[in-house]
Amino acid sequence: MTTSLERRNSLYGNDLACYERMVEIREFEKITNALFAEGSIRGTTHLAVGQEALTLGISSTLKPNDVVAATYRSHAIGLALGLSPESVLAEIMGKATGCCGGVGGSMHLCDTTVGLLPTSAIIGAGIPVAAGAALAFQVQKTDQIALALFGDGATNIGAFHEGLNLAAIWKLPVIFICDNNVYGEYSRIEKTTPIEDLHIRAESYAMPHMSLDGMDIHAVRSGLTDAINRARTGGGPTLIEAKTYRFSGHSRADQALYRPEGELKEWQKKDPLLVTEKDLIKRNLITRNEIESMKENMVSELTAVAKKVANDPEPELSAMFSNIWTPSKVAI
Ligand SMILES: Cc1ncc(C[n+]2csc(CCOP(=O)(O)OP(=O)(O)O)c2C)c(N)n1
Ligand SMILES: [Mg+2]
Repeated sequence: MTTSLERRNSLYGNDLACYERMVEIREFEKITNALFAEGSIRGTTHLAVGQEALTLGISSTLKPNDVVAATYRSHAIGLALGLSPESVLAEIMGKATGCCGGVGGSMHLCDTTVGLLPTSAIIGAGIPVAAGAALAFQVQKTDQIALALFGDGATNIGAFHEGLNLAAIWKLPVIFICDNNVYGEYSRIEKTTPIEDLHIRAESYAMPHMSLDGMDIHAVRSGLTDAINRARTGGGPTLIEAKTYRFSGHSRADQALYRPEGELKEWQKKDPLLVTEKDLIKRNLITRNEIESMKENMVSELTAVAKKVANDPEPELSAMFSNIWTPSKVAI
C-alpha cells in the first residue's frame, strides 16, 4: 500500500502527477457531496472545488517535514499533502479507518507524517498555531517552516493580526497564505471587508507580502518559492494572498444563491483544471484522450473507495477518550 509520504513525494517535479492529484481532489469532492446529499454522511462538509491549484502548489513546493495548519475546508489540502482518499473519506464518514480514527470528521483532519497539523473549524485558529510551530523550529534551529492556509474572512479575526505581529517581530519561519475566494460563509467580501487586496494588511507588520493567481499552480509555486527561501534563511514571514474562487456554496446545505448572476461562469473560465490541462497539452505531456481516460479511471477508483469505506467499522465508544491529554498533577 502507498503511504501518505510516498503519495506526497510523488508530486515533486512531476507536473503530471500534480494534475492527476487535482483531478482526484475534484472528483473526491463531487463524490463526497453526493454522499452527503443522499444522507450517507452525517454532519456537514466544506468543499474546495476550484481551489485545487492552490493546494497542489503548496504541497509540491513545501518539503514533507514542513508543517501546514489549515481550516475546516481541508479535504483538498489533506489529499494534496498525501493523505489517501480512503483515509479522508473514512474520517468524513466517521469510520475507524479514518485518519483520526473517525472521531474528528470532515473538519478535523490530521496526518503528521506529511505535516498536516490538526485542522480546525475556528476561523483563524491555524494562524497562531503555525506561528507557534515556526517558533519551535526557530528555537530548535531546524530548517523547517510552517504554513498557515486560511480564508479571506479570517483576515478580519484577531488571531490573524496577533499571529502576523508575533511572527514579524520574532522573524519566524512561517508563511501565511490567504485563499481569497471572494466569500466568507454567505457574505461577499465587500460586505465584510473594506479593502479588496488583503495582502496589503501585512504592511502594518512590516512584513513582505504579495498577491498571486491562485488558479494557476505555476504562479502559486513561484510566489511560494520566494517566501520559502526568505523563511528558511532567517528572513522571517510572508503574507501571500491567492486570488481564487469557491465553485460551490459555503457548506453542503448552501446553494450559493446569493452570488451575482454570471460570476461563477466567469471564474469557471479560469478553472485550475482547465488551465493546467492546456499547459500540459501544450508541453506534449498529455493528450485530450489521456485526460478523459484519467478522469474516468479516477471516478471508478473513488467509487470503489466509497463502497469499501461505507462498510468499514465505526470506532468503539472508548475511542472518544483516546488521545486526550491531561496533566498528571494540577498545580493549585
Ligand atoms: C471564530 C469563528 N467565528 C465565526 C465562525 C463561523 N464561520 C464559519 S465559516 C465562516 C466564514 C469564513 O470565511 P473565510 O475565512 O473566507 O473561509 P472560506 O469559508 O471562504 O474558506 C464563519 C464566519 C467560526 N467558525 N469561527
Ligand atoms: Mg473565503
